[in-house]
Amino acid sequence: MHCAMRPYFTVHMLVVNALLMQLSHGTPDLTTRTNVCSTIQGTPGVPGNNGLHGRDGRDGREGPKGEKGDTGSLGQRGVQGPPGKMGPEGPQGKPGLLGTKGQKGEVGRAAAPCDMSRVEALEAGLSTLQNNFNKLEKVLQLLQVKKVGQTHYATDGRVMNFESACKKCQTIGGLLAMPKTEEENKVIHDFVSFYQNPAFLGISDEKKEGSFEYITKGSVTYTKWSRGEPNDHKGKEDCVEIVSSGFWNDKNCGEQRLVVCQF
Ligand code: MMA
Ligand code: CA
Ligand code: CA
Repeated sequence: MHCAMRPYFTVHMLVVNALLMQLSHGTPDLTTRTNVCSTIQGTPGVPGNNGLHGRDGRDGREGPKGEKGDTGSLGQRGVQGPPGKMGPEGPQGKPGLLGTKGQKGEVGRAAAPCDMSRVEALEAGLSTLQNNFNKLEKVLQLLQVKKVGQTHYATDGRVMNFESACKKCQTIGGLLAMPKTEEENKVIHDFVSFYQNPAFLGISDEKKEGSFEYITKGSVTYTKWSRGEPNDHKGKEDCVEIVSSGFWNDKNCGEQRLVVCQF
């Protein structure tokens, strides 16, 4: 504790008072002292009172450095850092969806003159072919070939059993005649009349008795049965013939009948 704040004059006055008190208790003055050299010695004076308490000492020197303190508490979270560097390129993606249809293109240029000559030549060839075909169809009429719609019916007047007649027509690229309209039935009837022989049709119930189907599969859609037919006479009639009346009768498949094919 420093004492510099204590007023200095107060200490000074205390010293002066102490000196004055010594004087009042019989201390020899200057006049008396000059008489020391005299041979007569006086008696010793009474001891003085103790002095006042001394002034406070000076402040001590700075002490040694203290021990290291404890670790402080965790600080507040810092602000977000800047974005990182761009990563490496990823793998190729899947193909995109089909785009919308584009606009119609411009009209193309006209074909070169040489191309036109080729087309004209082809057209001329086609015209000649058509004329020859028309003539042939007329000749075929004389050879017992008749046409109904887009179907041609033909016969050479020969007769065969059902299986042979069926194979014969297939071999030449056709089928045993299967009339499905009155008109078609009539042209076959005409052949029957001309050759005076009934003809086999491409129809039978061999697969299931009583159920007549085309040789090309499927139940018949048109029929022209004679009265009382089909009767499966003696249980041995699974094929169909067209007779002189133009009507149909179920007949034994082993019989010999006119072969009429359709193309
Ligand atoms: C009769 C009749 C037909 C049968 C033939 C067999 C003449 O007609 O019964 O249904 O197919 O005989 O020859
Ligand atoms: Ca039958
Ligand atoms: Ca019959």
